[in-house]
Amino acid sequence: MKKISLIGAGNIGGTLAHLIALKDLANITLIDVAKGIPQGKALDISQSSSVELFDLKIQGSNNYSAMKDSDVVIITAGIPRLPGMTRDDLLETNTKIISDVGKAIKKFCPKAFLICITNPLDAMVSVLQFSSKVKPNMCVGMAGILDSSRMKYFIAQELKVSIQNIETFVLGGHGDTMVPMLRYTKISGIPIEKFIKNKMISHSKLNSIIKRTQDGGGEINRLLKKGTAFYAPASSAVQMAESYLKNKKMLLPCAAYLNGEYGVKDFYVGVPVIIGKKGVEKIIELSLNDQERKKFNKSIQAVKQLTKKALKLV
Ligand code: A3D
Repeated sequence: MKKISLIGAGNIGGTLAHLIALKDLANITLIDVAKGIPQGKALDISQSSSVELFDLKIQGSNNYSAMKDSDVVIITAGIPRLPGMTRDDLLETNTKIISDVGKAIKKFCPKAFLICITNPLDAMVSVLQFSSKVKPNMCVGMAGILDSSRMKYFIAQELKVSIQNIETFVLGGHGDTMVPMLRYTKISGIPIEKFIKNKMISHSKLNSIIKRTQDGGGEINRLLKKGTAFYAPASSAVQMAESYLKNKKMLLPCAAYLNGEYGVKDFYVGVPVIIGKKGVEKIIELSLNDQERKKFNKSIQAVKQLTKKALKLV
């Protein structure tokens, strides 16, 4: 059985553990600084195993050493946004936490595949790679799957078709500057333009869907008041872990380290990648039209600024 360590046993960490257990994917180690929380969640989920019929082992710990020899580490440690806060407001506190987590990964499981969820995502995934010293292709950020999934849901609701028929994705940073790619949006292989022509959806409706996608986290944050989205973020990260562990080679939008692709060097940015047993095995480069390029560049500038600020702190 493979081993997944979850650093942070809060809302997303607990949900990740539950999903991984239901999928019988790997043994789970939950780690958190809060005493009792990882142990309590591990015990609670373990006690569902006779009903859900999984055999994997789940343990909770307050020590980073418990992540020893993990195959995958998913990091949610940090503070989430409160209503009115931006993701960027979390920078200082979460940089310190992610830097500590990275150093522990270097010590206890330097060969693991790392998935960062902690915000501000694009900056934190850089801090994680920098402090853990894992190869850049073994460290990714989860955001694009979630943002794309939100957009797919809104389109499916509007068109009244199964969400399974919707294909779309989001490029760029995880934040207000993310770039939803309407030009690559298809419904069962049929370009969205056909649905606009047939008056099944209007341009203005699509624009409001894009805005709602960009504000996807904020909308949930305002509803929950305390805490942010956690079910969909956890599902998205599990898909990445599964593609790695099972060598599925899924093409997924993730924050990946770019080495010249898309005209970006040495930064993590959300782009489509193939995840298999070697981590990020390929970055898929798309040609962008002028408008997309402009939005993408704006997003890159925001990511670069924040990443530089974070790396200066470590
Ligand atoms: P929350 O429920 O507060 O859980 C975070 C956990 O981290 C808490 O249990 C803390 O005790 C724990 N923690 C703090 N410091 C440490 C440390 N040094 N070592 C180990 N554990 C620690 O938050 P959450 O689970 O809802 O969210 C976690 C993070 O994910 C936040 O930064 C969110 O902003 C972020 N998030 C990102 C997305 C993306 O799409 C990228 C979506 C939703 C949330």
